[in-house]
Amino acid sequence: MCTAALLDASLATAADGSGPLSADPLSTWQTDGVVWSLASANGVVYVGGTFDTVRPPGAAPGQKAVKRTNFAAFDAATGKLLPCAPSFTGLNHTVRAMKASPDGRTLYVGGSFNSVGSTRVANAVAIKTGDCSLSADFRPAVSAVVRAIDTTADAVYLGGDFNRVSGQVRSRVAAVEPKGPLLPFKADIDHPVRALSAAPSHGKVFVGGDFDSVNGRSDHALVTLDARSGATLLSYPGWFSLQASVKAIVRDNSRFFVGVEGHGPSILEPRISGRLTNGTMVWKDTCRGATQALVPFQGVLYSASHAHDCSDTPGGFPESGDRQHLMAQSMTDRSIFHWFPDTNDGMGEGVGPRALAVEKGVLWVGGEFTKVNGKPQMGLTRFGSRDTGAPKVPALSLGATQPGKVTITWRASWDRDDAALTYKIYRDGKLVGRKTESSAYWDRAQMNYTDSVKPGSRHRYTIDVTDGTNTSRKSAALTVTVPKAKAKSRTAGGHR
Ligand SMILES: [Ca+2]
Repeated sequence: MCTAALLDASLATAADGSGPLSADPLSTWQTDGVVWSLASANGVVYVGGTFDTVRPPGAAPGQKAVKRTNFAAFDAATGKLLPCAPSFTGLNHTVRAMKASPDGRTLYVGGSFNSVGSTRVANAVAIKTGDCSLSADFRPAVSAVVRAIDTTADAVYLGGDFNRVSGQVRSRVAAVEPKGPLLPFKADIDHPVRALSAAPSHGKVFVGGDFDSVNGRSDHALVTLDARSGATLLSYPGWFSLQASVKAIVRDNSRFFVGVEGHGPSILEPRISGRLTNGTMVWKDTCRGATQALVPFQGVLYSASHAHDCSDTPGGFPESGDRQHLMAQSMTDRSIFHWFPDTNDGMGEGVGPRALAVEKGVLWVGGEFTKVNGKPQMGLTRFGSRDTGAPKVPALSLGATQPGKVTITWRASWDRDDAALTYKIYRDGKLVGRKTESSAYWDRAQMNYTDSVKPGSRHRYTIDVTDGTNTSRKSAALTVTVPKAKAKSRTAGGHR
């Protein structure tokens, strides 16, 4: 649930199209390995992946390490580490998928592991969120890694690489009762399932992955199955390149949203939105850079990717050699909002963020990054509603002088979550001018200001810049001697 203050902030910022969240990271614990999955319930964020320890905000690798074997839990709002710490071990020992039940009482966990603590299990378990104990009921024997989980009141859907569950044939997808017994839901899928989204009020489950064939028909990367039987209900011919996989599926009450990863050069890796009722496409963006995770929050679709070349999508950026790892766009019309926090590629495969979750109005991001907004931060980060970062102050230079006039110039700064910035120009410490300009990291205009002063006088100019909330320090001073009335006009070198 969101507090009234958060809702107010979101309404205020929705008007300028920037979405409800700040791009300035909150202080967050770190992992010593890759975070593959995030889930949340009751104000707690659960973190799953391939790691041995966690460490507090600001600690360097190896410092202040606290043992956590592939699983950790945190207070979503404060970021505090919680004691809930079952260890997931054996086989390749990794947690790859987590999802809480709709009532928040149970957390389902999947991956590649054969023990939780001292209990023998097989790649999927349930943890009671109330006391962090392992549920004795839910113990499906899954024959290989679980990569995706979604839950309804009646079923827990599992997707992955497996071909048997609890002794029965189940090819890459299965449904299990919350209390444990395998459900009759059955579909024959030929390659791994990597994303699931159940829409119980529509009687559907949306299934994404690497596959080419579903229930004996040619269906690539995405299919919609009957939630009870597993029969194919909807297909998506022409939606995806044959070199593309679906890595993420989320939904709201009327639409679903998928995130695509391409395997090869020149493959579009967009987000696509379709209607839950009939599977028709609503929009598709044009970005490249594989999408790993999606989360909807207050009308904004947040994505984890390494997006580049989004130039044909409204609000998007051109190819610049830069990879943008976190992005926000309109769920209604795909337009990209001015919200550009960023991670580096980091460890592992080097794709940056891999998992997203929102709880208590805070966006949690997990993955294989080792930096966030250029500063060391490994495996986890999070974003709230408070804007705390000031834009970087520009450097002033002299554009031109003429008798009684001085033109100073600077290159526009940019801010990670505000497009329009206001520059204030000071002559000898006194505010003399103000200019507002929109900018982004790929679009920074050369700006100028012309001041009228007494011929022959000498002045010190400084500038600062504000996003409306945070103001930079003042720039270094530019000292200018203004030509006398009879002097010829001249221009400073290097600017024309
Ligand atoms: Ca800002």
